[in-house]
Amino acid sequence: MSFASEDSQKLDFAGSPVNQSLSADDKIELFRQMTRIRRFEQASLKMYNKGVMGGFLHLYIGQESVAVGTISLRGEHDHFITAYRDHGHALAVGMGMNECMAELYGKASGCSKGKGGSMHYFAPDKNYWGGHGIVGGQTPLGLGLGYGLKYKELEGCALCYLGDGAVNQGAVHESFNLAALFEIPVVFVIENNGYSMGTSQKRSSSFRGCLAQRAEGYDMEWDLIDGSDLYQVRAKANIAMERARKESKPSVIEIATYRYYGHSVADANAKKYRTPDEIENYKKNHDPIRLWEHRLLDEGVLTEEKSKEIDDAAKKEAADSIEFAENAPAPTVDSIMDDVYWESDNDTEASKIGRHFFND
Ligand SMILES: Cc1ncc(C[n+]2csc(CCOP(=O)(O)OP(=O)(O)O)c2C)c(N)n1
Ligand SMILES: [Mg+2]
Repeated sequence: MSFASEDSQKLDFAGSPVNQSLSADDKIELFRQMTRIRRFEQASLKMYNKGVMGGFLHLYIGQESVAVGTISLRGEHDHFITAYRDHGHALAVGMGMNECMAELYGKASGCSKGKGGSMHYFAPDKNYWGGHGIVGGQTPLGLGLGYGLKYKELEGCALCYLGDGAVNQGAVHESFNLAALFEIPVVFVIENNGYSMGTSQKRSSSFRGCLAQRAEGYDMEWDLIDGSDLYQVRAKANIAMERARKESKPSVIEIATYRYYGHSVADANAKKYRTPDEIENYKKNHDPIRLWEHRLLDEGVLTEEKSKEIDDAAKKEAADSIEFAENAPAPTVDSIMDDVYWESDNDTEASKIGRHFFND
């Protein structure tokens, strides 16, 4: 796995228009968001290890710049959908730590009423469509979000995130094909953290230059981005998002990133398929939060004091969310059949006849 093309590494993307328009406060806000995601997940890891949560916990730690950088570019009609590693995107779209932590605890105050858990955070009011456990399963849905925009003639784009392990799924290729064929305003964001579970990219995918280059076969634009550089993420993602909004053309962007922890917290082989040196190298030389912090310190936008203040506030917010989740009510047994089908909850004609689709 490479963190960027040689050319990209030499370029400074701070000067791109979308970055020049950032105020000092905007830049600090990006730092705050990444810090909040990390502190939230560290707190959730601590509690998971105490055995208070069920299900899986896939941590996004190390990848924060991808969600924060891309979502910071959002417009009114943009939509977001991802796989099961979904906490970072959730906080970046504006979901609260309380509803997210309560969901991990399986509590009724959770964002999915405690029935989804870590892999199924949703916030339709924030155009955030989850949280999906089937690898690549979100890609046809992301395509559909883009199709909806085009159908309704809204100027927006659908950001559909997927892992490097998802790119070999048939549904992904069907989605790529239709996106290009129908000119759908969707951006497929491959979050390439180098591994699918314990399998490295080299052992799972055949490709020439990079995974995103496969877009060429579908006559789609593509780009490769260094995920440790927030300016670069924003500058390059913005081009793809504008292409979707203004020209109704899809793109595939691949963002090189890394996850510090195992595939999930329950990954028994977490320490077997990567060397400690590899992980240390990422933490030391590519950590997106530390690099952004140093950049802002160099620019004179941030001070050490302010940085600590933001970090302390994020830690407190995460600790408070644990307290909230512990005191939140559990779902009631009689709510078990709710939220399965919208039609049933709303007692529609379709639910009475038991046929939810294809009624004509
Ligand atoms: C269709 C399908 N096959 C297999 C799995 C089991 N599985 C869960 S995550 C995963 C690895 C996916 O890796 P990647 O797409 O790179 O995402 P990452 O975990 O790195 O974010 C696999 C094989 C699944 N959930 N769905
Ligand atoms: Mg991966």
